[in-house]
Amino acid sequence: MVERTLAIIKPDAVALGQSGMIISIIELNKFSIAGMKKVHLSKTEAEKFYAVHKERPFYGELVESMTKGPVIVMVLEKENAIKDWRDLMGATNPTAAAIGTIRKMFGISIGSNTTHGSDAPETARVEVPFFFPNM
Ligand code: 3AN
Repeated sequence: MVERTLAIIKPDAVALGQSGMIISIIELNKFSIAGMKKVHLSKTEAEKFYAVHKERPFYGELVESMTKGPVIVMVLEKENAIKDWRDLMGATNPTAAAIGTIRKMFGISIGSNTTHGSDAPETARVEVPFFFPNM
C-alpha cells in the first residue's frame, strides 16, 4: 500500500551539511518527496511535536536539540513508506544501528541521531499535518 511518512533531518545534521547526502539516499531508495521545507522550530512547537515523550528523562534535551537550528521536514511517499524509512534510518542509538543505515553513517549519539521518522500509521496521520496542514 502506498503510504506517507514524516521525515525530519535534525539540526545537527543540517548544520554539518549532511542534508544533501541524506536527501540523495532517500531518493536512491525510491521514496518520492511529496513535501519538503526548512523550518526552525520554536520551543513550543518542539514540545508539542514530542509531547508523547513528555515524561521521559531526555525530553528537555530532545526539545533543546531539535530547536538549536533549522530542520528539514519532508513527507516521504512509497509502498510501506513508514517501515521502509525507519529501516533506512536504523536503530535509535547510532552505535547499535546496522551498517548502511543513515543513523550509522551520520549519527553522533542517541540524542543526535540525524533523522526522525513516524513510527506507525496513526503517528504519521498526526505528524504529516503537523507540518503540512494541507497534506
Ligand atoms: P526513534 O526516533 O528511533 O523512534 P524514540 O521515539 O524512542 O526513537 O525517541 C525519540 C527521540 O528521542 C530519538 N530520535 C532521540 O533523538 C531521542 N532519544 C531517545 N532516547 C534517548 C536517550 N536515552 N537520550 C537522549 N535522547 C534520546
